[in-house]
Amino acid sequence: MLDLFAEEPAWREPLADGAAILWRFAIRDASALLAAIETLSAQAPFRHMVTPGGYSMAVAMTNCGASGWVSSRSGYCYTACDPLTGAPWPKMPPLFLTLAVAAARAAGYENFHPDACLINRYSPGAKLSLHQDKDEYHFDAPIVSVSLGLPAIFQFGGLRRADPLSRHYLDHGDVAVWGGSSRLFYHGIAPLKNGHHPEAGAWRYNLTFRRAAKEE
Ligand code: MD3
Ligand code: FE
Repeated sequence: MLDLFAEEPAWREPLADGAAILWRFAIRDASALLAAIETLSAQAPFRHMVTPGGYSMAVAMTNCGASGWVSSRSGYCYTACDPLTGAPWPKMPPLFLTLAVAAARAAGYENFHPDACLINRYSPGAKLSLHQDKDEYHFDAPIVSVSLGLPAIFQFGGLRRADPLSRHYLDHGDVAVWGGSSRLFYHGIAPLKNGHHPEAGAWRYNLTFRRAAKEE
C-alpha cells in the first residue's frame, strides 16, 4: 500500500528547513548523561555567567570539550580553559560524542564533529531570552540539543528577532537538531515551570553540541 508518510518516522518532527525534533532520541542514555553531568560539574562547576550588559544569567552553565562557551563583561567567546579554574574544560565523554553524532546523522547531517558541549542548568523560573548562536567559527555545522529533567517550552523564530515564534514542548530525552538555513534562527526558552523530575529533581539540563573552532 502506498504510504505518503513513510519517509517521516513518528519520532522525527521537521520544524523548518534543516531543523527537526527527535522525540525521546536520548531516552536510553538519559540516566548516564545525568550522572556524567554530575561528574563534569564537580570539575568545572555550574556558574551564572555575566552578560556584556552586566546582568547575571538566570541559567547556570558549564562546558565540556576542547572549546567552551563563555560570557563576560567583555563579550561572548569560546575558550580552551575554564576561566573559573584556569584548567582546560573537561573532556567530552565518549557517550556525549556518540549521541551527538548519531542525532545529527538521524536528522540528515553526516560528518558532525562537535568540539564544544555547553551544559545549561535551569531552575524553575529561569528562562533563556531570544537569541542567535553565532559565536562559532562558521555556521555550516548543525547544533544538537539534548533536553533532560523538567520539561520546557522552546521558542523558535526566524532570522529576524521580530519574526513570529512557534512554541514546542521539549521533555526529558528529547533531542533537537538545527542546521542549514535554520542555523541562525532566533530561539529561546520560556520561564521553566515548577516541578519535580524523578531523576533530575527540580532542574532542567540542556546539552548543546556545537562545532565552535575551525575544522582542521
Ligand atoms: C535553534 N539552549 O544554549 S537548545 C543555547 O534548551 C540554547 O537550553 C536552549 O539556546 C536550551 O544556546 C535551546 C535548542 C537550540 C539550540 C541552538 C539553536 C535551538 C536552536 C540554533 C539555531 C536555531
Ligand atoms: Fe542558543
